[in-house]
Amino acid sequence: MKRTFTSLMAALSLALVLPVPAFSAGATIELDNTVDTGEVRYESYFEDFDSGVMPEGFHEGADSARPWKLDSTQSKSGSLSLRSGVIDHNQTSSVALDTDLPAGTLSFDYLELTESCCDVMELRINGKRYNFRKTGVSNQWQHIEVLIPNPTRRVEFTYRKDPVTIAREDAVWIDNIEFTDTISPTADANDPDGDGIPYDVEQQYAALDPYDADDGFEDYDNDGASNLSEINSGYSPDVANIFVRKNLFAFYPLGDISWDYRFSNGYIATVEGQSLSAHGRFRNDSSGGYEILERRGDGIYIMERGINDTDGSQTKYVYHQGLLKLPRHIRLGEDVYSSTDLTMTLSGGETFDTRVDVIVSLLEEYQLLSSSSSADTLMIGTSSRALSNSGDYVYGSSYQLLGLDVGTLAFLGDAPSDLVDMRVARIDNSIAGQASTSTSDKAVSRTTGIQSGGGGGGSTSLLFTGLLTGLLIWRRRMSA
Ligand SMILES: [Ca+2]
Ligand SMILES: [Ca+2]
Ligand SMILES: [Ca+2]
Ligand SMILES: [Ca+2]
Repeated sequence: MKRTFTSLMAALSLALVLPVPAFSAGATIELDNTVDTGEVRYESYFEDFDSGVMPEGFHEGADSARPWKLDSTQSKSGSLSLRSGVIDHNQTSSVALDTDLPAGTLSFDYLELTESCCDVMELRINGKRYNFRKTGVSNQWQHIEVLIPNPTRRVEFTYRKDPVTIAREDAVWIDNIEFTDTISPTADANDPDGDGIPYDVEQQYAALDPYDADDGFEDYDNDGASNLSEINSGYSPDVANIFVRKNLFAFYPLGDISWDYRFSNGYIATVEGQSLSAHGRFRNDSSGGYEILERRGDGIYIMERGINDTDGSQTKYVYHQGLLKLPRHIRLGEDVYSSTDLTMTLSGGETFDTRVDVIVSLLEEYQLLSSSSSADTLMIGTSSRALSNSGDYVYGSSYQLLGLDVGTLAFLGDAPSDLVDMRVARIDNSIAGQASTSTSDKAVSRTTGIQSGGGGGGSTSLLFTGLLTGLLIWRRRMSA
């Protein structure tokens, strides 16, 4: 059963890192310590929970299934700390501190003994969520600092469990909560809410709040694209736009093509593509396995996939109605839904049937620029879920950057990789179930400049080189 579960995760190509915006900026923050009513009682605040009783101001938060409690099994200093309650899947345990403190810096020590992903601690200050930056590995105490712009009334810590997996102690601890009324030099003033959008960019738009990490997901101007998608794609999140539908067939050429991808450790993986004899059918092979694709009138679907396991065996996935890989048309902010039955065959011959739901979204549009050229690229997000044999959903998500006429330029997530070379022998535009108009000559002319005549290596064109240079610049800005 464990094996089935892990294999399902692989089928959903789990990748967890979200794209961050291509901005870098400096910022100056001013604290607002003015108070409209009453007086602010400022005394330096420090709580280490070592008194043995729940300190004044702490109470159980809303929607909490079990309260946080003083705990002696873990502490950063002294003998006690505050531990989240014992909760089940899909439950939360939260504790709120009602207080009356000026703007400044909140710091605390934090320990998580949980599964490596997906079960999270949320921090809300005056009701708004902050992404706090983790400073170390998850099984050690970490020191967290966040900037608070306005007088603080309420700080809430919430531990939230996702639908699956029990791991380690399934709990989080906090200790040494401290407020100061100054800006800590080590806190992140460029992005106090940790949402990836710099402070001075957030200040420019009514749609954004530099002290709310959830605002990127909202659609302030109701034009169908989230605030974050718009910022990253160069649109205003304050003003409704009309977005052009993109033809993804032009961003995902298929046929006798090979692509080389380089991982961060320098390893290069080659994907070898070929047209199959059936119209609109394609096969891509790599050291990790293979996939069989079908291009239909409305999109490109995965029909079958084999994923090599580390022990040399292979798990086979057959998607009966086809798993949507890319819809033919999509515009910024649009989500395209699809689902299929899946039969999974483990290397031992054991089979498992389930259903997979998938949502493909166009998250961002970029023009990659280099000194010699520019190229259209699209950030595509895929979220999927499948029912495991224990009746729980397994979720997966992945992100890829597509380049016009090229295909996947970069995979993001757990094992990011970038395209470093591409060889085109023959492009095949055939569509399953449609009359043969496989005009490969015409197709090749569409990519003039990229093809290098098959065989090993070969000369990549100036246009293609420019695109890869643009990719490098984009990567650098992403990590800035
Ligand atoms: Ca921000
Ligand atoms: Ca924000
Ligand atoms: Ca919008
Ligand atoms: Ca807009």
